[in-house]
Order: sequence, then C-alpha cells, then structure tokens
Amino acid sequence: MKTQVVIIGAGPAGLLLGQLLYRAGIDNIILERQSGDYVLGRIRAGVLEQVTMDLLHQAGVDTRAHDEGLPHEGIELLFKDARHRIDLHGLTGGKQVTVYGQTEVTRDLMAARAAEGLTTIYTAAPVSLHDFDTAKPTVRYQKDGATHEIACDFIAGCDGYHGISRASVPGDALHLYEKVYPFGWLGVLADVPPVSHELIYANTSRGFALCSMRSEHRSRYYLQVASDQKVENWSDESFWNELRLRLDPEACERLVTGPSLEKSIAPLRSFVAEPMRFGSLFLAGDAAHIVPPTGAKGLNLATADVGFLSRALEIHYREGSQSALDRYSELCLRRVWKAERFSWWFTSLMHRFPENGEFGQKIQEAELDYLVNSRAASTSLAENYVGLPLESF
Ligand code: RFL
Ligand code: PHB
Repeated sequence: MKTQVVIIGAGPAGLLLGQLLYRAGIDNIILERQSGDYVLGRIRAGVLEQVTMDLLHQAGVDTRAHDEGLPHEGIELLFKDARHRIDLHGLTGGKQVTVYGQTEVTRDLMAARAAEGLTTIYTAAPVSLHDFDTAKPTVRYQKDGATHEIACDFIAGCDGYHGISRASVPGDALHLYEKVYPFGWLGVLADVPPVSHELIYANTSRGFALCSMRSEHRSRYYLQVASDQKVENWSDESFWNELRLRLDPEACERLVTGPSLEKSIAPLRSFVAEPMRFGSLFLAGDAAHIVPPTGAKGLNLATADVGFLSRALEIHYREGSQSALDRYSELCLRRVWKAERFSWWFTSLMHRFPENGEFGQKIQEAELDYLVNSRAASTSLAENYVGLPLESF
C-alpha cells in the first residue's frame, strides 16, 4: 500500500487531520489500535475554543456543533460559598466558547470520513514506524493476523500520550518536561439538567469540583480525589453527597441527581515532549503534550496542532517548500507552553494541595478575591480560557 500521509490514531487530532488533508487534496490513511465503538465510548473534553470551531468548519464538519453546541459567554468561580461570574464575552471583545462533547466531535469526524469513503483501519495492532529519519518512511501494522506495510511521505503521530509514535523516537532526541499532580478527577455523566447555565469551577476546603454539561439534559460533574482513590469505591450516592458538600446553598438546592451513565477517574499531569518533529514524523495532540483538564485546553491544543500541520503539508505539496514543515514544532510549542502555563496556574489556584495546609487555602482565596475584582486579572483569565490566537506560517 502507498499513501502520502499515514496518520496513527483516530482520536480527534488524527480524524481532524485526515479531514483537513483530504480537503487539501492530500491522500491519507488512518491506523487506529481500538475499534470505532471503543473510541466513541470514551467520555472526555467538553469545551471548544473558537479556533477549534473554525477548524471544524474548514474540515466541513461543524454543522452539528453549531446546531447542538451551547455557546457560553461566561464561567462562574465558586469560593467561600459565593459564586462570581467571569464575563468571557465582555472581557475579550466578544469571544465565547462552545460546549459540545469530544465524543460528538469524534462522531461527526468519523461520519464525514466514512461518507467520503476514506480509509481508516481500526483494530490495527501492533503498529510500528520505520525509517522516519529518511524521506521514505513506512508503517507496518497487523490486522486479523496478517502483517501489512504502507509506504508514505510523512507519518503523523496522533496516537495520544500512550501511543507508539513518541515511543519510537530515540530517547536522546527528546526532551521531556513533566509534572504529576497528587490527585485526579472523578467524573460522572448523567442524564439530568445542569445545575447552572454556565460552568461552575469550585475551590473548597474539601477539594475542587466542576459542574459542566453536554446539553440541556445531560450533565458532566467532576470531583478532585486523591490519586489512590478507586472508582469502584464511589457509589453514585457518595458522589452526589460529596458534590453537594462542595457547592453553594443555591446550587445544592437546584442540583438534580440521577444514575451515572459513566464514571471514571482521570489522573492529572502536565507534560511536554520537545521537539514535535523528527525527520518525516510529526507528533500532534496528546502524543506530544498533556495539560491538566482544568483549563479545558487538551482537545483545543490537539486541533490547533493539526491545523498547523495540515497547513504546512499543504504548502509543502503545493509549493515544494520545506519551510513551513521546518517551523511546525517551534510554532506549536510556543502556543503549547502558554496553554501549559495557564492550565498549571488554574489547576494550582483551584485544587486543594494537602501539603500547603490552611495557609495554602487562604492564599488561594485571596488570589480568587483579587481575580474576580480586578479587571486586569479577570481579562487575563478570560483571554486564556477562550483561547489564544493562532499564529500563521
Ligand atoms: P486521543 O484522544 O488520546 O487519541 C489518540 C488515539 O490514538 C489511538 N492509539 C493508537 N492507534 C494506533 N496505534 C497505537 N499504538 C496507538 N496508541 C494509541 C488511541 O486509541 C486513540 O484513539 O488523543 P488526541 O487525538 O491527541 O486528542 C487529545 C484529547 O483527547 C485530549 O487532549 C482531551 O480529551 C483533554 N481533555 C479536555 N480537552 C479540552 O480541550 N477541553 C476539555 O474540556 C477537556 N476535558 C480532557 C477533559 C481529558 C480528560 N481525560 C479523561 C484525560 C476531561 C477529561 C476528564
Ligand atoms: C467537561 O465538560 O468535560 C469539561 C469542561 C471544562 C473543563 C474540563 C472538562 O475545564
């Protein structure tokens, strides 16, 4: 088999890249370790920046996100039992975010790919990358017991944090930066109306909580839990009881509970691998960087990376020039590090760090008080939350 670009991973980064390349007339094949149903079963991000909406539009897959996504012009910060609104729209000159689940983005991208008859090979495992330090790389994979090989010009490693792409790069060619937080997020998805029209980010002495949603009838809630907590030890009832203890009285009164459709614990980490290119191999999305979910940046960084990559490949194939491909890693990493900083800062501000004790809690409350009362500080939060602009090549 032969194609121009082999994409490893059918998460949002891989599927969006496939669609953007197809629209630019560049052939591609996607290899995914899991089945399509498994990929759609993962419940993850919920907040899309305008940059992501624009890329979905460019890929021709934004109809449902526009029709069913919920535009949000503000978020609420809860601390010391009171909620304070951050007016994202007013503070950023009219910007907003769209609440639309990653599962739905993935579903839309898969449907568009199937409608165009483009090749995605699911349950391809194991996948291995070869000769990507040359201009003639190949990718091998096994499917139903047989081994296949694809010759290509480029490989896009969109296979997430645990993927094979980054792991295939010689260790001494990578610089890894990592911070692991001593807690995770216990998430529950339930078919109940959201407690509030806007997302509530709560700082409490019992730990962080987040009230989010997928629609007007489906809610997504998260609780900060210690790293050693097991999801089996959290009944639905114990989840809702703990959530009530972290919300203000009005929210508690409005909270509608119900059986969980999904419940899982996600660890929190900050991670960057530099550079994001090795010869013919380009890393994109979670394969190259992870942010803690507090800033809602992971999916948005992944889409921005593939926006840069598709553009650079388009310039390469149209003009025969390497210059945009040569700038890919540098351009991505400048934006990645700003999102890393924002996500780390917002995580540090909102979570309980037991080692910092009551002093740490007081310092957080003082910073939150400053943040909601200072236009300069609120504007900085709002600008980062709605997403920083994309540079161009
Ligand atoms: P993904 O989604 O992990 O997809 C990678 C794909 O590659 C496949 N794969 C392989 N395929 C072939 N061969 C191999 N050897 C392979 N190894 C892996 C995997 O099966 C998978 O299908 O990475 P991608 O595409 O880079 O997308 C990144 C996003 O999924 C991630 O950043 C976000 O979900 C992070 N995130 C959030 N981001 C936001 O922008 N806004 C949010 O509100 C938000 N909330 C969240 C989040 C992540 C969370 N969790 C569970 C970590 C909330 C949570 C709880
Ligand atoms: C979500 O709805 O899953 C979500 C929303 C905001 C975040 C993280 C996750 O910051």
